[in-house]
Amino acid sequence: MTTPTTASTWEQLSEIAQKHTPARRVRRPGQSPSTAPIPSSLHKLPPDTTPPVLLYRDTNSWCPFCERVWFALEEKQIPFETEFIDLSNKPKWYTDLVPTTLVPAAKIEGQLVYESKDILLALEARFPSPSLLPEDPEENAVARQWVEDAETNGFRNLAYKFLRETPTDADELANLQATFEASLDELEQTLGKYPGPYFLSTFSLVDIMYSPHLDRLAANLPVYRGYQIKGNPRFPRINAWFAALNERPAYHRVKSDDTTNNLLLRRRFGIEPTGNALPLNTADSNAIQYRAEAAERLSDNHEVAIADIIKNSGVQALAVDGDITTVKEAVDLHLRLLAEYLIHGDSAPLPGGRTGGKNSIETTISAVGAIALAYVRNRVCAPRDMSAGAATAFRAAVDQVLASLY
Ligand SMILES: N[C@@H](CCC(=O)N[C@@H](CS)C(=O)NCC(=O)O)C(=O)O
Repeated sequence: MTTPTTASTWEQLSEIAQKHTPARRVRRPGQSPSTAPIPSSLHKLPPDTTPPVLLYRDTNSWCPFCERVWFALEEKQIPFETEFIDLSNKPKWYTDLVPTTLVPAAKIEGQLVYESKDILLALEARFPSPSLLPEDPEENAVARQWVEDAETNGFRNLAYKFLRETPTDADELANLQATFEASLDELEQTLGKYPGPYFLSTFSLVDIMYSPHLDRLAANLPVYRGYQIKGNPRFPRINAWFAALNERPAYHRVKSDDTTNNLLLRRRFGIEPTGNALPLNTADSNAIQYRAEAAERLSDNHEVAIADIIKNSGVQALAVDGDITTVKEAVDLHLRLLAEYLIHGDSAPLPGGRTGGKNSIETTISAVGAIALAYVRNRVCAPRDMSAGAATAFRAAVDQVLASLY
């Protein structure tokens, strides 16, 4: 099998992919290869109208506190604009504007609010329907208290201590684990106080306060501490809560995927995994809407993706006599083959590499393809580049295409 030298054009790929997915994003200039999701409620605004909310959030969509606000905006179907703040180089106008200098912050009809909890409460006050706080006054008071508690009960600190501290002996680690488990037991108890899977009798701000953090922990702890929350019989209510969240479309728009969360912890915080940081949850990877979304994002963003690969993956080292043309073409070809595979599955042409007898240009093309594919597999980031479901499908497809190479 040799690598096909032709695949569909990007225009053809984009057209077919778009037929199978409604997901659209916009490219963010200068922040390659990232994209920005279009709020699902933007169409509700008459053309040329400024949305009532402006959200300031992190460029990479990694921040769990920003995710809380985004989750509420999507649940409440509030049209909003986003301004992305580069946290490694915050603009002066932002640090002048926001006293804490942190993200998220928001302007709600021109009025600045910061701190995720306060933004959530301000959105609730200004856009009461659909409500994310219970109507019943007594339950409403409990809800407000639990929103406060989520910030002050120390759950997050205990969790991150267990995850990130590097204890010198096993006893210390066991203690960190026991303290964290006790705090999960408390959440388990709290979840049992009202009927149904959520903290209160309906989905509410309390669920939103916890979800980005519990999601990250459920992804990170198995890989970094060998500890499972999901599937752990000690926490049936927390598991039922995850299952209920999973039914909410807004959650799927804003959440990140496990691999993104696991790679991030290593890259950003330098923590070494004890297990495989790249396991794939393949449950969703065959769903056509996710595969098509991944192909659509790749097609739409291919120019910046290719530039990023050329600059950062190491393929430049394979330039022939200082000429990068072949390398660029090989990257482009393999990404198109990937998009093709996402759309057509096993009936798509795959790059080949198993037979010997390649000439040196063919060998270079395969080598560039392998490097480029390996790079994008770990470079893709949800929800920054595509939804979590699409990113999972994307990685699974890369694995298949890579497996055909050598
Ligand atoms: N209590 C704040 C926490 C926000 C926060 O810690 N944001 C982080 C990003 S996850 C940040 O802005 N970091 C930038 C910095 O520390 O300079 C909230 O709930 O909004």
